[in-house]
Amino acid sequence: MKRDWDLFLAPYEQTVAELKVKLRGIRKQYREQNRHVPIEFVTGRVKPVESIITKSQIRHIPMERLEEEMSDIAGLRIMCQFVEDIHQVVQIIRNRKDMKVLIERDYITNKKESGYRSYHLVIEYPVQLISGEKKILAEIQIRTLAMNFWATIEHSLNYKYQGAFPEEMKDRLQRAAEAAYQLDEEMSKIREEIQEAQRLFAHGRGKSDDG
Ligand code: 0O2
Repeated sequence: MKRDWDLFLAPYEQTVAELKVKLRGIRKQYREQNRHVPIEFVTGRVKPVESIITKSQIRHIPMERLEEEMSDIAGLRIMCQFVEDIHQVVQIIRNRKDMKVLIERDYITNKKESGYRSYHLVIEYPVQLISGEKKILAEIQIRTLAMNFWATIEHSLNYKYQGAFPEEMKDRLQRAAEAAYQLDEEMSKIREEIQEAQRLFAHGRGKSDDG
């Protein structure tokens, strides 16, 4: 079957554009209310056609089943400062009426063999087209800045080694992943102290703490 890719990808382009605005909107609202902002920044992309074809061949997904079986054609990434922020962001998304969470994959508690850590949500998003409403699957990856640093480096190295890392490189990447995890843990401890200090400060001035 010959596919008109521009036509097929148009609702995905719209989904990514809308979700970027909505997720960035969450960040903006927290900032405006002077509350701790759980989102550092948001990125999004539509999977390139070449990657869609390659993945469909590896996963044996027939072209006519892409909409139902390839959940990351629309992909969003949310970067957070602290691991605690990730859980807050997940909860915010679970509570939204315009995004339906279908799948949750916790690669923070259960890191991947490579050392990869991140929290993945597959959501169903109703995009409004001139032909009517269409439900689009989108994958949201939520991670700390440290997890993102590691994943970005590992992803680019993958291009060089095509996934077949030499043992030494594999070990180094796993150690780097652990170092990134330690960094997140240290930062979490500092975060608690900062929040405690803020609570004491607010109490001393007779103000209530809104988070
Ligand atoms: P790209 O180039 O990022 O788009 P799925 O692949 O979603 O159908 P699966 O395997 O259960 O099903 O998905 P998973 O593992 O939840 O998510 C896959 C995506 O997570 C990858 O997309 C990467 O973005 C990221 N990811 C997973 N494991 C690793 C890893 O070890 N290293 C890095 N750097 N990223 C990882 P793609 O399609 O592989 O690639």
